[in-house]
Amino acid sequence: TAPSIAVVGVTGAVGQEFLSVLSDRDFPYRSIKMLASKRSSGKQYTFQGHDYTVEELNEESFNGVDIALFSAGGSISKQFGPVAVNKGTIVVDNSSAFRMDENVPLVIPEVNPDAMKGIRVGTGKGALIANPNCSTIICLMAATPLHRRAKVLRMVVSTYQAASGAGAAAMEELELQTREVLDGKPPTCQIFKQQYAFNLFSHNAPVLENGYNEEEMKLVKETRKIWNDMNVKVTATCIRVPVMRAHAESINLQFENSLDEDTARDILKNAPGVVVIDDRVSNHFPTPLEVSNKDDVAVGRIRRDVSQEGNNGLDIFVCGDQIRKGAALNAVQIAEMLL
Ligand code: 11C
Repeated sequence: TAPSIAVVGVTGAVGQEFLSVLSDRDFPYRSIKMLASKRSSGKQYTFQGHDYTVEELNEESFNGVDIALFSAGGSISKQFGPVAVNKGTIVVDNSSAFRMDENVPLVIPEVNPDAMKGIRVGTGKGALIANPNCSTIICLMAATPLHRRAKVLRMVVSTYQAASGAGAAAMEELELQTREVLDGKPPTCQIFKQQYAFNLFSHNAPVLENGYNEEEMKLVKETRKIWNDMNVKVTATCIRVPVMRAHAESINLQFENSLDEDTARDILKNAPGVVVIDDRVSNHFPTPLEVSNKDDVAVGRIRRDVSQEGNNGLDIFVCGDQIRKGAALNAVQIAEMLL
């Protein structure tokens, strides 16, 4: 029989996208529970022709639930993830709470499906599976097919990250600020401390002692775990740009083996979940708008890195919908593998 599922944090940007993706992909379920904080409980949603009332998340929420999709922030995941697992629920968690736990698989289905081998609905055993950070997912969707061919030794990532990464309220703030600035009014700065519209700034994640912010270090650590390669060198600079829902990333790769740009383009054209937009003649390359609401990650600007010897370096530019492949779609793909 089809599983019973729960969506935790259903009122958020990712929570709402979980519902769209479940529906788009015809995910089979026998029941679905919509869970959120007390503040949002009582809210009504119609989903696939049925009316649902959002229930307040509590210790009893997971009784009889096979799969729970969590996107309600790290502290909720830390508090309720283990509760759900103890009830026999398989939790797919979109927060950073468990990503680096040794016993928790960190999975991009196109990249490392084997990491969650043996975890299945119907065994009666609960488990935690972590969804990587959106910047990591979007980066590795493009870099992994090339890594498999030529082995990446070092990767330099610069991100241009959308408002959606900071949640629905940040998206609203960007829209509001844009209107305010155009009307000559002072911009409302509630989510971010500085003006966002017509501006860009270093990612809002806390800055660590080594000078990197947490978002940048996620790219470093999560890549190593997902590729199961503790030696791969990764450095990143993460920037928030006034774009609604898709991240862009410039990625410089240094390979152990030679990989010319034409071969790389062919590899990417055949990679699942990747589309190549690389039209030099028309200067048409991936943009956040073109990938918004799309499942595939777009790659372009595929070119030999002239600063490196021979064909051992490439530059690429990648865009991916942060709420979809960067979060909800990846989690639902993981859930599909549990069936
Ligand atoms: C962003 N990736 O775009 C972040 C937000 O570890 O899940 C999500 C942080 C995380 O701002």
